[in-house]
Amino acid sequence: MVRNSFSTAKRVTSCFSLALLFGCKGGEIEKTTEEMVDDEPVADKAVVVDTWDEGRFFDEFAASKNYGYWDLNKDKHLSEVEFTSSFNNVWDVNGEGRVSQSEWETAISDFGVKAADWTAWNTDGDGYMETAEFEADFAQIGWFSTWDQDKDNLVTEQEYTAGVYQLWDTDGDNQLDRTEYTRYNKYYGR
Ligand SMILES: [Ca+2]
Ligand SMILES: [Ca+2]
Ligand SMILES: [Ca+2]
Ligand SMILES: [Ca+2]
Repeated sequence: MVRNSFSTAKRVTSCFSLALLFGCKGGEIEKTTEEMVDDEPVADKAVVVDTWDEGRFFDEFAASKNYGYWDLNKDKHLSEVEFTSSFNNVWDVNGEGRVSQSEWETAISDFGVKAADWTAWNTDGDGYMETAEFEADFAQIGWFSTWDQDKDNLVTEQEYTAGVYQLWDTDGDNQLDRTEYTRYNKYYGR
């Protein structure tokens, strides 16, 4: 698979960039004793280290080259088919070429999808979401139309990252804290 050929390089890139700030183990930060006992509102340095703004999220995402991989016709835009395929790809966390029930349920939760029903999507009743099943139901979520900010029926990389960012900024403060952005590594840092 093409993705597999990129995976090592992508992981190295991701780990390298993240390691500069967090190390490469789920964004954990080892606090110094001084930081742990300091109850005062923490200085700007901690804010910078602990959060991702939308610009930083875009930079990390762009460095992953995921978007270029999904953009099959290389026009630097995702059509709805390419967009849907990207989620089919991303939610297949173990890269086996299909989304298992476990992967699907976790992704639905991680991306905050409301009222999605495995039984309704998985029409053949097996333990996997095949591509045809995914394509038949994914549009119901409505992300393609809402993320397409300029309504040209295409989703740019900027529109894509803004869409994910809005989903994950669950407290709406325009910053992703560690809890919110650790999902990034799982889905886009591969
Ligand atoms: Ca395209
Ligand atoms: Ca899988
Ligand atoms: Ca199925
Ligand atoms: Ca657009």
